[in-house]
Amino acid sequence: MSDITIALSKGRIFEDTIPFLQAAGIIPSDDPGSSRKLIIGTNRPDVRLVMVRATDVPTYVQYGAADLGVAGKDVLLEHDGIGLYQPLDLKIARCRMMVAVRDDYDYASAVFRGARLRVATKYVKTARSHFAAKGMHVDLIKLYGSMELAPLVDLADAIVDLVSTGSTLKANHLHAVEEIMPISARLIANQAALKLKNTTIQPLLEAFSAAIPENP
Ligand code: PRT
Ligand code: MG
Repeated sequence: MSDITIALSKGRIFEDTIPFLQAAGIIPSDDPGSSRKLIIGTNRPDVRLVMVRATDVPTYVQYGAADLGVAGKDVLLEHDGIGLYQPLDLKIARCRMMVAVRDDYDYASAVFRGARLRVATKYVKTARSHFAAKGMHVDLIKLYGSMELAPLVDLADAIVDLVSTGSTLKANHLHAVEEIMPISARLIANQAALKLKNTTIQPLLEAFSAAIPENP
């Protein structure tokens, strides 16, 4: 039996991953929402959890500091995932990657005129390939959060961000003009661990797979 480390991030990824852990007979010993521990044990002596920033999950798994991890497709698209294997779409933490503008901004006519748009986003790679595929020239402005503010203070004409309920856009007088892609969280695995720790990891993958919601 090999020891397994699973990288998770606090918040919705952790909450939504609990049922999968449960299906695999894994119960965390602490709640990362209230505990300050970065390494959380479980009822299984061979399984521990490490709590990292959402954008750092692929890095821990890629270098083998964690054997498995759960990360949003948005995060994985921005990461250069050498040595990463993506065996399962867990269909959790779902949302959509969208292009959004101010309610008073005429996106269609700007696109029609061939205007060079300023686009603010945390998702530079995803945005670049989306606009390139449309043959649009854009100036990308990298931000680390609160993209919704950028069009309001004329930092950008448009943003590329995740939308789930749409209430953040609405509260800031913005609206979505294009959907880039649906997003959900994926189980990721370190390729070497998958081979070397196969007897422990395989049953986990099977339990996770069986717990994927059918009509999320
Ligand atoms: O918050 P922190 O800076 O620590 O990190 P993070 O934002 O990367 O982590 P977290 O926990 O907020 O998100 C983890 C993952 O959840 C993301 O990588 C996505 O795959 C997924 N996810 C699902 C979302 C959302 N839904 C979502 N709505 N991540 C972020 N949002 C944000 C969005 O950026 C926008 O600001 O929520 C706001 C919009 O929500 P609505 O409901 O108002 O539309
Ligand atoms: Mg967040």
